[in-house]
Amino acid sequence: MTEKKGYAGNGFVHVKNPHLALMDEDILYHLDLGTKTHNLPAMFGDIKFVCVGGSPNRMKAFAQFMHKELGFEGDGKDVKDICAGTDRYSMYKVGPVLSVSHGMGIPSISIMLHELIKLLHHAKCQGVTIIRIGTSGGLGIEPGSVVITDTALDSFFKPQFEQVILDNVVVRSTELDKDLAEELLNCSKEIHDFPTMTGHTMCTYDFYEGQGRLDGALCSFSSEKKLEYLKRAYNAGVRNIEMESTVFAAMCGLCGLKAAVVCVTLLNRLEGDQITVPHEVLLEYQRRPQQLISIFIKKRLGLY
Ligand code: R2B
Ligand code: URA
Repeated sequence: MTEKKGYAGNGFVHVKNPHLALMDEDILYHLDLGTKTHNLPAMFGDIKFVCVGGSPNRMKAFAQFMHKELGFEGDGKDVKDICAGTDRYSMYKVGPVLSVSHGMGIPSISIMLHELIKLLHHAKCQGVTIIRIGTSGGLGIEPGSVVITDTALDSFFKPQFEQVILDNVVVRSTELDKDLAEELLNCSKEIHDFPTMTGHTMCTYDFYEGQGRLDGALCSFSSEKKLEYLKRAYNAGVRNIEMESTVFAAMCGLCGLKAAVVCVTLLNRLEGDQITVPHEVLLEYQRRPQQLISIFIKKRLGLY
């Protein structure tokens, strides 16, 4: 069974759960927020851009960067973690921009997205664009390149996400917003310091065996088998590998959110498995998707 995508005719965020309307209160447990304890429309109603990424520190740095880029007063160093009451996820708000961490892997981002999407719905946000800014392993491209995902694929190179619901498997589309990806690619033309391209992104359930690494605690395949798989992925159009894009695309699509995935590549997986770039270089790589998104947001706000 394949589910239909949500449509956002009125720009509101759709929740597709009839039970929610019957609930007196909704506690967003992992975000430490709730409909009775917080005035969500007042706190979040003006949000237009949501950026999510794995690491809490990186998402704080992104919020501080956006504070500066949007020309807000002060240095932004004291930006407050809205989810400080929980250590599961971090969340920062800078004007119309919300920056949220999601941890590593499909289960972690999925929990965060359920609660974030409900948060945007309860807050009556309209016309929200959501972008995952992350890290990834590159396939046949120069480390440090930025990949804008055109299609998120599973480990079998299929553009789908399989959600187990009770004891059924529900297949969801992982289509992303094509116009948004093109708009982001256009913004990348303003940046000359690193290559940016569109390509397919493969999403796996694991960093080691699931991504064909030879350096995990477990490995039962040869170097030849690994390369044969990765080259097949390359020939199917895969340019980078990460661990969240399929469920992100599926959930955002169903709830009517325009979504994009922009990841920097930390290494070329056809050349190795270990991430050997020095710490400072890694930090600089991780700022690349942020730079691109900042141009995109400023252009949308008429500030660029
Ligand atoms: C990219 O980097 C993380 C693994 O190191 C994972 O969250 C991902 O998708
Ligand atoms: N994140 C991944 O999921 N894989 C990599 O190789 C690097 C970062």
